[in-house]
Amino acid sequence: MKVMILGIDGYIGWPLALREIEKGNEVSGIDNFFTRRRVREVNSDSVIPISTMQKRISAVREKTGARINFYRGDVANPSVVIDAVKKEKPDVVVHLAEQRSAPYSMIGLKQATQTMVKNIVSTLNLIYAIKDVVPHAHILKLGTMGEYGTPNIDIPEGFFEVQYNGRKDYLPFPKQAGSWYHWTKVHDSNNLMFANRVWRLGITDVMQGVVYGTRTTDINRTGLRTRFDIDEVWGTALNRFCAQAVAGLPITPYGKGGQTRGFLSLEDSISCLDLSISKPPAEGEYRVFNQFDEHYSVMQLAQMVKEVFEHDTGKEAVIRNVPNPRVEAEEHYYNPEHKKLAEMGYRHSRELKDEISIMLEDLAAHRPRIEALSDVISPHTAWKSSGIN
Ligand code: USQ
Repeated sequence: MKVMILGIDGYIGWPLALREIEKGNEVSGIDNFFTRRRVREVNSDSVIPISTMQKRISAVREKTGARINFYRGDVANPSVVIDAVKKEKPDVVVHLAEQRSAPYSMIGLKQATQTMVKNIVSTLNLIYAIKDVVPHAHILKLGTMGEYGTPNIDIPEGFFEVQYNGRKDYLPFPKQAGSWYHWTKVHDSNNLMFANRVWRLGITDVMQGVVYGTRTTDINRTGLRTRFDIDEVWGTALNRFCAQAVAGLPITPYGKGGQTRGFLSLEDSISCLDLSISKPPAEGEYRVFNQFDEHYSVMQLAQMVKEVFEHDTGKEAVIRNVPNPRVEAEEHYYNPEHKKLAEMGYRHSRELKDEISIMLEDLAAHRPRIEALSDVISPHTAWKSSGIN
């Protein structure tokens, strides 16, 4: 199978490429190194050192014999996507190339606009490239569980039955995103649903939870690491908590810490995406998967990191609830469904505590790099102060 990965240089894109190579698929990818540049813009860096794309590709060739066809370019530029799709004629395009940080999108108008335009336009470019060049190819698009927000009722996988004034219909579940970034994913989902309705494109829209971890089986086998961000803009909750514990900094649940989200390990994220690749949607199908293993409050995760760190090292870790820079519910109901991937054969492979232990060990090897970032770890991007810059 020919697998094209938009965002192949990223946290998920790179290990997905390694997995697809291992599966014997032909892999191509596009990236413009946006994340590398924007992370530097906030004076941060991946805590785990990663090499250039050129070196990554040579290393893959050396270790596996596989060739990755790489295209450097911005997927918000239509010709970049269209030309690559024309050349590669992929069976599936995995779209991971959007601006992925909620805090980045909330810095101010400039970042909000950039996130809105680039994310939505890139998906539109992909829709048209698929429709006109390879109409039977599968679009596997990374959305987010954050599209749903935290409603006071159960969350279905994409659609639910509604009864209103005596009539029934099966409709998309209402979305209540919590940042400009998360709203771009809602808009993408609407656009993908429309493209499916008009042109019958085969689409998987993945509502993914927060991903954590430093390793996958393919990273272990090849030694080719993926990036790992821990600053307040580009790092995510559990990854940040592990880095904070390792550097002797307080672990920072925002506000009361009752915010509950779906989480899954990097290994499981890659396995779910791989499963969607190998079992594509039916002709003309638009399907939605809620992709996470378990839901936890950020306070539960902070306590788990503290417990594992203290058990593994014999040193103390401190939890400090800090004022919440975001506008979000800090105590709420949360019960999203996630059955479809399990029905397709997905099995959760990693225990959270074991994964935390591995992360802590991996990060301990880079403690000086974490300490060098201590100024950009504590939160300062506040939703309420987002302005015209
Ligand atoms: N949080 C803390 N302390 C921290 C960092 C975050 O309490 O030090 C809290 C936030 O307030 C939030 C929750 O943890 O309630 C999740 O925040 P996050 O930064 O881990 O993740 P989020 O901004 O939601 O975004 C991340 C990825 C995004 C993906 C999303 C999945 O950056 O690309 O779409 O997770 S989800 O959260 O399900 O929407």
